[in-house]
Amino acid sequence: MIKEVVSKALSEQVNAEYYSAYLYLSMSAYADRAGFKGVAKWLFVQAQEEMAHGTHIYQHILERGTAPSFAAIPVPPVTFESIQDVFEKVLKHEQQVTESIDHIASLAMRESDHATYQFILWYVDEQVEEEANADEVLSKIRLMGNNPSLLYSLDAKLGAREFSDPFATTD
Ligand code: OFO
Repeated sequence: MIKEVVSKALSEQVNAEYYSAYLYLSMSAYADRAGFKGVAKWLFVQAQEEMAHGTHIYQHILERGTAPSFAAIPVPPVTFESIQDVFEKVLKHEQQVTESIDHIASLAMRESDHATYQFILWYVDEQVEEEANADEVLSKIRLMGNNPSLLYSLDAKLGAREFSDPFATTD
């Protein structure tokens, strides 16, 4: 059975992943209302991924013989200055998530919880990709400045993103 300290950290991560989903839904709504339908779609798919991340951790806690704890999901920001501002905040948020995932990995190691350590390594890898994706979009937006026609071509590319369940073959 999983130790309480590890289970608590994992439950907090479930909450953090659902908060991430909420944050990206809020950003998606902002982009949609600002006319950037492709950015809105990219962020909506990102929110779907975050739900999958949270649910997968929830299932791991149950599989380890204990019940997850629940807490209120914080209200995300609802106003943003621009699409660039959105992606600045996406990158910052993902950097914070990386810290909390690293914290769980260190905790699992300290507590000799090899199962949780093994489990969380997927998230360690995923955070490398999450930060790289956000950084790539942000770098492009910075290069484009406020040129609307360039931003709209990026918008079309981002709109091609489709959700695929990252755990579909491993569950
Ligand atoms: Fe769950 O990866 Fe982003 O936050």
